[in-house]
Amino acid sequence: MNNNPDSPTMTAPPISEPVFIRTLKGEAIDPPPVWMMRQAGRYLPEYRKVRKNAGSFLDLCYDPALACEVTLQPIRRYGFDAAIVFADILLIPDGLGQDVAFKEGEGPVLSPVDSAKAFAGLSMDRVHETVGPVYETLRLTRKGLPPETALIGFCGAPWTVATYMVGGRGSPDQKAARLAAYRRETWFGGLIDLLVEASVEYLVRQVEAGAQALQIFDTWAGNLAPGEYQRWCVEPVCDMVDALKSRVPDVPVIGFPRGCGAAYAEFAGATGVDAVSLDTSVDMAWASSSIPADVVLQGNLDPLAVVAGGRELDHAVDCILEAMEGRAFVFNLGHGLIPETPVDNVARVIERVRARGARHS
Ligand code: 1CP
Repeated sequence: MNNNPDSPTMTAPPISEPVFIRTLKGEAIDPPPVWMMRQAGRYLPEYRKVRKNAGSFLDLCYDPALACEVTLQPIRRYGFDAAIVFADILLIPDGLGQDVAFKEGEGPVLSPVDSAKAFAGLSMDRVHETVGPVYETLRLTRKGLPPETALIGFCGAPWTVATYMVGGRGSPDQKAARLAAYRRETWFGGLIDLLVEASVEYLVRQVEAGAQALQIFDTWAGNLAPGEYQRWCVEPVCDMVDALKSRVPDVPVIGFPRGCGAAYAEFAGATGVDAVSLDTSVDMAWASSSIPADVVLQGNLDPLAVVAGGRELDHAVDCILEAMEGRAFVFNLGHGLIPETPVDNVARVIERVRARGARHS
């Protein structure tokens, strides 16, 4: 045995962090790390195979072995720099005791929480028991991932989750939740507070189970008037980030206030997130000059460009890379991959991102 403290055998080997995590901590790396929202899903034949035999969508989310398998599928096929745990933003409403079902061809259907009485029926008592399989999925997935591939945990932002809880389903205008919000219904404020509390605990437990970065999806941030956006998107996410930074300070947090336009410039400063994920409508040259340089950016290829493929796809990838040169940046989409995406086009994007970076190094 070698007892000399100066000898190399006693020195811990340098633990190299995944490029995705280094980027989220502010390093500009060329080529940038790449992953894609909804990278596990129906466009993959191997996903469709698992999905067919899994029962309901919730059954799949709550089966750690199967959820781990579908989380790993896009990593095996493409070698993305990060995996995102296979789950859904509507598991928290399920955990709070709301009836949640995913109907084939219809999307999520929930028993609406649209009154003080319905709100009183929700309870924090069983949330973590119900969503417990997600923590197990994270543990299994971390074991199955190569060390250079980061593992992302996530949840929906309180506003976006509330739009489904109040409306009972997805909608283009989130009318039911927006009205309850404008009317300053006491139960609506209570619902947002409850979601902040449940989501923070959910994310902390995801970190304890192996998540190395967290993303908060605020898919419906863009339909709110400025004052409402401030009250129902910025404030709750700020409360969540405050709590996360005190409980899991080393874990980077990505915010995705989809569709918030010019408000992207202030979002990180206002909420404390480390990175912002930009939707497809954002001009990355604008983002580069308008969002402070210490904010890490992620985005924002149009998922439909990936469906179309060809030269226009290459061009769209190049424009984003050019605008992001010199910045800490994660290559991603502006929203999730859609089921009709050709699998080869996803590979083409990754190759182009990596080839271009290599030319620059
Ligand atoms: O049977 C199926 O395959 C159902 C399709 C599906 C999938 C693959 C749903 C139903 N959810 C998911 C997984 C999912 N959902 C992930 C997995 C990880 C990955 O990205 O690979 C994530 C991150 C989500 C998050 C999610 N769910 C969001 C936020 C991001 C976004 O896409 O805007 C939202 C809004 C949902 C709700 C939801 N779940 C499923 C559907 C069809 C919807 C949208 C309903 C609507 O249109 O309003």
